[in-house]
Amino acid sequence: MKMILRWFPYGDDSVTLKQIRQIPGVSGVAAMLPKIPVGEIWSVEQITEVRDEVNAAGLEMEVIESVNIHEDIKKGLPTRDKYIANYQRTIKNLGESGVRCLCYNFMPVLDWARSDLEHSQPDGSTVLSYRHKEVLALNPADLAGSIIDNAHGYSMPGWEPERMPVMAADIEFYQSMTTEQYWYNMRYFLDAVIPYAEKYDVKLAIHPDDPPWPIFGLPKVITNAENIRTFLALNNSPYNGLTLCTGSLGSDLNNDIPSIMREFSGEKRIHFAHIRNIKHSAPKDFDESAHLSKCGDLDMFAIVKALFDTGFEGYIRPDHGRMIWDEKARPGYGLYDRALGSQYLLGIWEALEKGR
Ligand code: DNO
Repeated sequence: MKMILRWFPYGDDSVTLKQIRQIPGVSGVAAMLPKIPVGEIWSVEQITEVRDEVNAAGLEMEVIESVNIHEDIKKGLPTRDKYIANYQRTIKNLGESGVRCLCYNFMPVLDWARSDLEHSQPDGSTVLSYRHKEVLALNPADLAGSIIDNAHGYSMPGWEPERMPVMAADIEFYQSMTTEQYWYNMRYFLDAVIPYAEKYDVKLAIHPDDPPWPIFGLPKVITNAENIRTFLALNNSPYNGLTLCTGSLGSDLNNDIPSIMREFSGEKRIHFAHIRNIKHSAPKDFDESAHLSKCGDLDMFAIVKALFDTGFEGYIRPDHGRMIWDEKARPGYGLYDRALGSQYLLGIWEALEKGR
């Protein structure tokens, strides 16, 4: 298991590599190259420039989060083949640059959604929160606007401004697409890219839909154990795997996260784990919480134990943190609470190792 932190290059992060290097037990970062438009090839030069900066700070860059999928692939348009060829080339370039795990998502139009990026907590911290009725009351453009406007000037992954002008038309497009068609488009993509992932030794790791229920009439597929089984069976290669995000799947109270972890880690299909906790106030309303089990609804010990017991050898990152100690940072991605989370998770891991 390797503990890493998400980090954004080109000065688009309040957290420095030096700070990350000083967190005990954190060996690397999950990076992205936000300047490259979705659908374009990531060149070896662009990848190695960032990798060299990360390596020079004493950290590894074995994980990329994310190379986003062009909407034409998800829509199944004839132009998808061009974008799939670019994705294949990007996988090759990543593999040749030492990247071993590629996190991506296959959510239509939107990435994750929250109704508030600075929701106050009794202890004076702020967190990302989701209130279903508030999200439904917004039109998608307003939701996007509120996320971009509240990001303190940092880019918000999944909410890139260039996506916004076509968002309404894209949402409209999906209203007439069946979920079966969407699965088919996913399989078409996987069958084309997995051979490249195998050849260049880059494990593909799909992120669950967040939240794991439909909003704005968009299909959602990576939402529960049954659908994950369907997804993994689309292509049985071990390179067709998961980013198991406890907070995304855990938003649905019907999902038993330790059991999901145990099943898919046991099958060696989890390559990356995003571990965070959430606290519900209603079935579709939740606040992101501190990582500690008693701060949220998820049993972190049971989750980490499921990974440990199944011999997990992938990457873990403490997912979103609260904003504490007056830190000013990209919402969810401050230094302090994620550092605390990493130490807690590493502590559980050490206790499990020594308790054998
Ligand atoms: C949210 C992140 C997601 C994730 C993508 C992967 O903070 O976990 O944006 O990176 O869904 O493509």
